[in-house]
Amino acid sequence: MTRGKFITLEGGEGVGKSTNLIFLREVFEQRKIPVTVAREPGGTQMAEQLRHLLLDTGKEAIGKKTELLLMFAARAQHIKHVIEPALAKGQWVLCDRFTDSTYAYQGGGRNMKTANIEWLERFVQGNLKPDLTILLDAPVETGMKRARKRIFTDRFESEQISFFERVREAYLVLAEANPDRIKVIRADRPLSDVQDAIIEALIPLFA
Ligand code: Z5A
Repeated sequence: MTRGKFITLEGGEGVGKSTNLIFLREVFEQRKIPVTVAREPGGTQMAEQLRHLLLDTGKEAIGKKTELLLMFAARAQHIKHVIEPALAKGQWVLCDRFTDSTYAYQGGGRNMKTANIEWLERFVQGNLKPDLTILLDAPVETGMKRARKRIFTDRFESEQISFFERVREAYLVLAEANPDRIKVIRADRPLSDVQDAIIEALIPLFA
């Protein structure tokens, strides 16, 4: 059985990850590629509970270390119960956010040490890395304007604009360091143009 491909969608809030995840699922279904769609944090019953804790604007402030560890705890569950079994069965896995989000938000946004994230990544993931990461990039203000249409605001969305500027910058640094895996696609243009660029980025995987 050929192992499936692991594709992740990354970017700041409102850049269009969820929208393009639905688009990609349709592309794979048309090509008769079996696909599992997932999101982080989340993806299993326990990981979704952790997501709720992480995004909830509850009374008890969540420390940076707690946040980082809960992200990886949710990821460990997700990998064990969903991602690895699907890839082993030959399914392609499409995931809305993965460890690049941790580098961007906890590393860039919260200024946590990269070395600690790298250690946790190795501990939790072993050799597992996405085959392709699509990084949707847009000015922070563009993403925020789009996301503002929503009624609810989660804990991350109540951060200052400077936090999201650091997140964006951290993503771009990651992309520069991993040019073979991470494809940066400008997301501040019409959706059809974004989707054409996504398809182009996928072509090497279809070959
Ligand atoms: N987080 C973390 O800190 N560390 C980690 O390791 C992980 C996550 C894994 C969960 O986010 C939070 O967890 C996240 C980081 C943190 N917090 N933040 N911010 P999430 O993924 O659930 O939430 P999100 O990033 O805020 O998602 P989002 O705001 O829903 O964004 P999106 O999925 O990228 O956008 P969308 O829903 O597809 O599109 C937003 C709107 O724009 C919608 O009305 C679309 O129709 C519209 N749209 C999309 N594309 C276009 C174009 N091209 N033109 C015009 N309009 C468009």
